[in-house]
Amino acid sequence: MSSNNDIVLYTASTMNGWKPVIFLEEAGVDYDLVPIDFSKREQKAPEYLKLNPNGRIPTIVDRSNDDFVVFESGAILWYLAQKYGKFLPSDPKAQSETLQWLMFQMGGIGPMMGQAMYFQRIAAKQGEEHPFAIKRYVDESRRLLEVLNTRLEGRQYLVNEEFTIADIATYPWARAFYWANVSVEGLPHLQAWFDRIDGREATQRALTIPKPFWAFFGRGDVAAQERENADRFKTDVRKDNE
Ligand SMILES: N[C@@H](CCC(=O)N[C@@H](CS)C(=O)NCC(=O)O)C(=O)O
Repeated sequence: MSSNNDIVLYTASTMNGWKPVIFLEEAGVDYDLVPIDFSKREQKAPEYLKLNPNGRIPTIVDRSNDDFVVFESGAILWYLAQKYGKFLPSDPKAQSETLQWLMFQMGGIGPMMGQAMYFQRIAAKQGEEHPFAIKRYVDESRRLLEVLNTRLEGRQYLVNEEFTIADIATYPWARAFYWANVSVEGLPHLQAWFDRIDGREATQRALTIPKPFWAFFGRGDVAAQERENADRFKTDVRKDNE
C-alpha cells in the first residue's frame, strides 16, 4: 500500500522518539510510521545508518522535499515547525526563547535524565552499581527540573501562553521523572504544566505510538494501549517498497 503522505517517520517509543510523534499528532498531520525495533538492532542496520549516521531514533524523510532527511529530534521539531507553520511563534523574541528552551532540553534535561535512567534501569540490571554516577545524574536532573519550575511560574507553557516545540521536546523527558527516580516534590509550577499537557488529547495519543510505554510515567494499562495501536498502523512502509 503506497501513501501520499509527505513525512515518513522512523521512531520507537522513547522520550526522544515521541517528540516528532507529538508534533504530528498535535498538528493533525498524516504521516507514515516506520517503527524501529531496538531488539533487532534496526537502528544500526546499514540502510538506516544511511539516513541517520548516529544510529539512533528518531529520523524523518520528507518526500515532498526531494526525500530530504532530518535526524536529531530537536532539528526534526524545528524542521516540522517551519514546514507546517505550527508550534513556533513568529515573533522573533518568542521564537528565540523557543529555541533556547529547546536547546535546554536537548543539552540538559535529555542527557542528564537519560543517564539517570541508564545507571538505575539498565546498568544496575547488568550488575553495574555506580552510586556516585546515579547521585550526580539524579541531582543534576532535579536541579534542571527546578529551573523549569521557576520558568513556569506565571506561565501556561515554556514560552508564555503558547504550546511550542519547546514544550513538545521537554514534556516526555520531564514527565518521565518517575522512571529517572527524580523527585518533583515542591515543584508546583512544573506539576501544573504536567497536568496541562496530560490533558492534551493529541499528546497523550502520541505517547501510545508506535507502542505505549506507560511504565516510563508510572501509570496506565499497557495491554489495552497495545491493542489499540495494533489497529492503527497496519502497514510498514518498508514492506510497501519491496
Ligand atoms: N540526540 C539524539 C538522541 C537520540 C537517542 O538517543 N535515541 C535513543 C532513544 S531515546 C536511541 O535511538 N537509542 C538506541 C541506541 O542507542 O541504539 C536525538 O535527540 O535525536
